[in-house]
Amino acid sequence: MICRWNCSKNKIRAVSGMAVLSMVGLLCGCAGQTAMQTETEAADGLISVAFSEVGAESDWRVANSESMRTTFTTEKGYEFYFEDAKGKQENQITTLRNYILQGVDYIVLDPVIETGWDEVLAEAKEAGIPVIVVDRMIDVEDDSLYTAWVGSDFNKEGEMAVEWLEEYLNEQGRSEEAITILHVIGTQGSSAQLGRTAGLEEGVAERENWEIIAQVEGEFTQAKAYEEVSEILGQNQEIDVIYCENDDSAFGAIQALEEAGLTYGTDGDVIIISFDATEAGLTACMEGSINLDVECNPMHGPRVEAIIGQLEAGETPEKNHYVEEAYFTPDMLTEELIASRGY
Ligand code: GZL
Repeated sequence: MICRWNCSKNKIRAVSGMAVLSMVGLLCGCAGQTAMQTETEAADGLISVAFSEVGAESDWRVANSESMRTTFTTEKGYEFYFEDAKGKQENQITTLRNYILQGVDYIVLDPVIETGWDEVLAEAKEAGIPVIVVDRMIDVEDDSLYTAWVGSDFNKEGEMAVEWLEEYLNEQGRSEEAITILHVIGTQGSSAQLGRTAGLEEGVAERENWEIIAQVEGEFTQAKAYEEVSEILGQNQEIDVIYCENDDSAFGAIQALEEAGLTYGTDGDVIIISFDATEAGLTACMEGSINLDVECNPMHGPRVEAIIGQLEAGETPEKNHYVEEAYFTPDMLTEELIASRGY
């Protein structure tokens, strides 16, 4: 089913793509054209932008989807299509094929994992549809299969967290102490997981007194992180740091620590490191529950719109667009600053 986001009425007008294709195609006898192409072309000159989103697994993801929806509105000259893949690559590939069948003007892909895109992106290229990748990166043989990418430097995010942790421990006089780290990783194979994990593992390899005592799959969700951290705490409570690859999994780890009667954050025993810097994450950081929250900005709608603007003007956009990001500690945060950030 293909959902078209009718922004003027702010509701999804769910169009069963295949049913419409067969029904209208038969009725109008559009030789060689699909009904959806007819419908797309008849959209009063609107630029059709079709987004394949990973899912709705985290606060970050919800903000990312909203940024796209509020950018590509009918009032601004767009016909916006949106599909949530519920975290499954096969759903994204089906969605991309439907978008190609529709003959949309642009495809925007946030790839759940980095690999497995060559075939379907070759079909988009064959159809003459530019693909803009956002947030997570893809690993393809031929990088002409996508027009541009905009997102974060996830390895740098991990490095920022490691540098902060070293400084924090030094300030506590613990630079020589044996430090045990529980690593709660995100969705396996996603760029965010690969980069943040590499940042931590490289940092640990350079410091012989740091040890990762376990790596568990938090899948970027609170529920899974809670489940995995609870199981670890049942076996070992000698943990100095929990490195969570997003805010939602940090909340799951905190929930497990509280149930185990362990203290955490600025006034507790366990140091909590998180990523995303969502409103909820920064609020927890301001309150001292999270010691460090590394920013990962989801507001890619305007950045994608700028790339499409260049393409519409016949210009060639840069291939890769990295978003500038920082990190936050409790002393840096106020309610006003958090409210001003928009997600
Ligand atoms: C990062 C993004 C990740 C977030 C998670 O750019 O891909 O996916 O860090 C989200 O919160 O689920």
